[in-house]
Amino acid sequence: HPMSVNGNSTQQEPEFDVLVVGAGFGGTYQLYKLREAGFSVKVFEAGSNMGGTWHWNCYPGARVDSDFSIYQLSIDELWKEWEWTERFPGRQELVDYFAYVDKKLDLKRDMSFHTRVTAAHFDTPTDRWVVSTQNGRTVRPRFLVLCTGFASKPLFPGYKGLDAFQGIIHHTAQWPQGGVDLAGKRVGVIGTGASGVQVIQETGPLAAHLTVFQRTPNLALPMFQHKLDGAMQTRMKSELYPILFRRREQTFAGFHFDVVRRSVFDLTPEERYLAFEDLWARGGFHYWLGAYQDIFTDEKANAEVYAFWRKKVLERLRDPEMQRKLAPETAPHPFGVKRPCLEQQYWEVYNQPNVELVDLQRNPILEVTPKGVMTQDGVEHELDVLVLATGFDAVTGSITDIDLRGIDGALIRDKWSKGLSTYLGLTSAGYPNMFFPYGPQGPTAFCNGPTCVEIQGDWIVDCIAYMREHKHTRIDPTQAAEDAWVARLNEIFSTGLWDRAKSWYTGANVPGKRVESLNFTGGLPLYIRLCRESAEGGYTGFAFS
Ligand code: N01
Repeated sequence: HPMSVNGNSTQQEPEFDVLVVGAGFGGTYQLYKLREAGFSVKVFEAGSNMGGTWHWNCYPGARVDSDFSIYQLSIDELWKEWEWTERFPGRQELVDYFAYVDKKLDLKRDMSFHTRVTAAHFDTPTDRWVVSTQNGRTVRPRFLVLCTGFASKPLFPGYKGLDAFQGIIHHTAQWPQGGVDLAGKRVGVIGTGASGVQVIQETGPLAAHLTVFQRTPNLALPMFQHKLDGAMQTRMKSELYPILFRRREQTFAGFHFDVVRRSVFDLTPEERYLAFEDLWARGGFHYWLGAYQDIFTDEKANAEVYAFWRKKVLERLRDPEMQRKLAPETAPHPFGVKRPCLEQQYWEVYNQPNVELVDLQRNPILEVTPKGVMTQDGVEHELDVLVLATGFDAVTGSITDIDLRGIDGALIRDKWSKGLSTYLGLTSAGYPNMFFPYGPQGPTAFCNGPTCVEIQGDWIVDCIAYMREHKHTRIDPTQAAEDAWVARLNEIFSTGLWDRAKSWYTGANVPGKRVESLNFTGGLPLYIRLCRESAEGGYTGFAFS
């Protein structure tokens, strides 16, 4: 094994400044910025192309849930010439966008594909990382930037017989790049998160039969998709875009508007109803995020939104049984504390005669059989295709999956199994010269990807440049700074209703995973201020050598 932890390294292994892992939005931005700052950088990517999430998630219906205007990189060379076609672009458009980004910024010459990082050990005597890959490469960068994404380790259900299924079976995040023809097939979908909802609404109209296995109803909101015209984008480019990009950094979740400092109960019931109607009509989730300050902290305020949501959904469902399963009288969890996704024709699918909905709360899956899925009521649901839309070991999974060892050879997965612990949601004590944008204890789930990776990516590049200037070869957060970060993060988290749902926000979706806040829920302005204060103070909370 070429890996060395204790310094008996072989010097033939290439040395350079920074290894970036992952070629999604994070890795792309990091490479561009680090190069611009004069560092030697390589990107290792497990997949066959750029795009990260947008490369892997090629299941039918995959589409972004944030407006095009903010869901892109703010680099001038990029937005000035790129034209989007839809308000919420589809997966193929994002794949095309990444190809365009590569063409404009000439990134692929420093990227290696089919190169999954399997191990990274910090080499204490040399202050370098020794990184090895599945395809047998070993490199020795000074810095390691893990742009491995919050949703790149798929979560598979533990059902007995899963391997024995003789039809076609895929997790949504490992969908074949060439696609799967679902027309006229008997399709089953397990999971009704954002991935499930998108597959279901796309598949319902073309499958011979669709069986949805639902554990928790999704409190999905209407997307109100529309086409974009060129003239409007030209106008936006002349003035608005730079303002919108700067505005992203001033609001709680990186959108254009911020939390309004008022309570749901400041309004009369009539006024509230009209205000909710207005929010609804805008399409998207993000308007609700900022509409009232108490939706995510006060159960009564939250219940008002759920009641409104339910009324809207019931109007679109014909069958009382479907109504009960999809929009129950008692909310499955407070509205929005588990990410609602955006739907286009989701509820109408359940009015189709070829669509069946199995409520797993009442009728759980017993096992997967060679022919399909057997439920507790004794029915074997025969299927040609089984779609696992069961989500991810999110936020930490892509990092803990790596054999990642710090100063004393300790695995980060062991450290974090006792409690997730980072400083600024960017670094972790004992793992020097390592950064992880859009990852654990950052704004991650509460910010859109491009915004988050730019804010954190700029901070990382500045930090590495500072070290070059001061001739430091090692940076490591202090334990005290890290403990204070974790305490602050948990305190902020405890003021919200977020732990009222079992979701990937807290790790509760993964059997056996520690349940805790995986994200910084204090909003971007506070996050940015704390990161900036550390940097401006000469990187307080860090030890250099
Ligand atoms: O994953 P999820 P996702 N048996 O964890 C169910 C982003 N995203 O891939 O709710 C049966 O949300 C599980 O049930 P329950 C977005 O940020 C965005 O859909 O735990 N069911 C749930 O219904 C999103 O939040 C888009 O009871 C099982 C589903 O599987 C994040 O990625 C599109 C099960 C998993 O939902 C993750 O979304 C896609 C089991 N054993 C993703 N295990 C956009 O729109 C799990 N489930 C941009």
